[in-house]
Amino acid sequence: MRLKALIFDVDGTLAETEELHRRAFNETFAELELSREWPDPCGGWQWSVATYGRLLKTTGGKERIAAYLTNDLAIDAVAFSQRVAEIHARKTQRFAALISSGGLDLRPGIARLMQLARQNGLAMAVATTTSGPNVDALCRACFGKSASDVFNVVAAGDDVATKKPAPDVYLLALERLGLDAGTCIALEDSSNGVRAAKSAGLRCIASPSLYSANDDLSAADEIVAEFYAAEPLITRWLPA
Ligand code: XBP
Ligand code: MG
Repeated sequence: MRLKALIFDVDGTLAETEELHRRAFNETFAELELSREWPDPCGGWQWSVATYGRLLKTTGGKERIAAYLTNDLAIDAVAFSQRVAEIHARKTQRFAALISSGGLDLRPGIARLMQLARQNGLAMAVATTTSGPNVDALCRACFGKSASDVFNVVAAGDDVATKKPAPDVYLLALERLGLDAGTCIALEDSSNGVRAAKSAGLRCIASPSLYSANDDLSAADEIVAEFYAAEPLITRWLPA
């Protein structure tokens, strides 16, 4: 293998963002008084850690909100998806505000892997389910730069028809990099992410995050407790 690029997932891989996402969802639900609009039989519009852990099986914030609602709503499908998109847009604004208020660190080992990539002329890409503005907010918070100044390529959830575990976002990242899957390594934290990377034909190194601690990551080529341990694995595949 002649390694040319590292492709990073964002949520749970670059940083432990899911608690900020959960908070942004909950603050948005409260602000918009969704419990009046859609009285919810499943436990209300405040997602607990346990509820959110279950809902994370549905990738994508809009899809997650829609999955939480029952199908028998007295609202037509177009109006429903428009309303979900409005709610999610507000959540995205809140997430950006929360992330910019500070306190979010990269996961251990991520900065080192990025340095390794730069030192060895590897391209760096993002392949994520989250939306482009969230990648930018994270990059400004963690690197003080825009996403396009940190990564050669960003492929985000709304750029593709089908989110992870479908391979689409990884295939888009490869297309934008102009590289074959055989020359890249994906870094992931979740079962859905590993399935997406492997379906795209990529090698994948996985490290469980707070919310994916019980995920089955066995489809990954390597599983590491933290991304520090990925450095010697990646070094093996560096061009001579
Ligand atoms: C992460 C996600 C995202 C975030 C929320 O999955 O599923 O939906 O939880 O972001 P992965 P949005 O790390 O596998 O890409 O609300 O912007 O969708
Ligand atoms: Mg992830």
